[in-house]
Amino acid sequence: MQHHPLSDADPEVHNALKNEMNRQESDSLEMIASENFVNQAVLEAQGSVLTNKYAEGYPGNRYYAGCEYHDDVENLARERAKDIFGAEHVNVQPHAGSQANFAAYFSVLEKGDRVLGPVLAHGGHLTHGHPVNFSGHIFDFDTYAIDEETERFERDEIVEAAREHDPDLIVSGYSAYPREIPFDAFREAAEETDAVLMTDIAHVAGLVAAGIHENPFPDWDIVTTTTHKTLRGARGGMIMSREGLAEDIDRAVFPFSQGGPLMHQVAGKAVSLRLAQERDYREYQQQIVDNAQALAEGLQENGFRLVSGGTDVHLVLADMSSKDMTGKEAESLLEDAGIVVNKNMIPYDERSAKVTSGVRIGTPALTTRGMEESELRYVADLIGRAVNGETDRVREEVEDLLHEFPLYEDAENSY
Ligand code: DSN
Repeated sequence: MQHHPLSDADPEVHNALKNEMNRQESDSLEMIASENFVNQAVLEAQGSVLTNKYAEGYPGNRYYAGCEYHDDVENLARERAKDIFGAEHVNVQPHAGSQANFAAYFSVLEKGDRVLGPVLAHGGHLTHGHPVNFSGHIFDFDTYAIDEETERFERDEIVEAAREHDPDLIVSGYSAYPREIPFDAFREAAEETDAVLMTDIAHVAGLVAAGIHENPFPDWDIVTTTTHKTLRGARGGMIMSREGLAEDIDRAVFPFSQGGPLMHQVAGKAVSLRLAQERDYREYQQQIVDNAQALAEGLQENGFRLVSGGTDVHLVLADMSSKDMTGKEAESLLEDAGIVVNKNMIPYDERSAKVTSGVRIGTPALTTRGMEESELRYVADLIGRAVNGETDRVREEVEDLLHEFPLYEDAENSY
């Protein structure tokens, strides 16, 4: 087969990829808490010939011939994830976090079953029961809320909500919560109600992998995650469980909700998990948290109010009413100055999800670039100056900072 370099085969896509590489490398500070930068080895695996093949089924039990090497790759990914998280069973095929949660629910629930999940505006995810999502549509969800005073999920609220709603399954795990998931409270709630325990650790998976955030295993029945946030891997989803649920989980992924797995993505996950077994991975994850705490202190010194007063994890949630502006306004001012964050509702927000009172700011991607506490304190000052309207000068300083912390080797000629 004739080889066509992308620049010849499709100059328009090639150009867009070059532009995106340039944006990531040298245009802006990436502070969206759910984003990160993968190693070039992960990019290589994702761009491989595994994209050419169907591999429905699981290692040793496929519906197509010729899957020997796909089996090798999938087994490596599964075994590495088991080793890292202490899980008895792992399914690495979910295409994304939503698909992982879909299959996880259907491995143990039927339509109409009762589930207890967090209020979305209190840091939950659409797949944790929001009415616009399949989860809220198919299952009978009730919610537990953040304590208005402490702005944390507290034991009493969780256990009370479980007693009241008597759920078949309880979901924890959050997209915009700056504190540890209070696993003890969920353990207690599930014991009282005999509910299945599920947690979605997508945001804190890297911290869990490194032993910095409490690990839900061995107590949890089902743990879902994405592989591309703090974990710093190829984009995708993953379900971990105890052995007794292995067949139900696997069946709920294929054939119930997915067809052929994206094996090039599974290869990317395998490589990411291999890198998460390296000795320096724990240091990287600890640096993410140290950086988030330095950012939190710097923002507070700049007059920002932070939800719950700080952070234990990789993100902060800033209440922009402390700066007399909405989350939407702050997101736009920061983007103009080269700082990319997202507007986010804060607990008990009176504004809609399209406007919001908060911004969510994360440190995983800047930590991958090699930044440490002193840079994050400086970034907090830049954020303070940017929301005060000092756009042009801040943008110049952002570009200088990015130049000091290059991302990809030979970024000019790769993407
Ligand atoms: N979109 C992700 C986030 O930003 O947290 C959740 O799926």
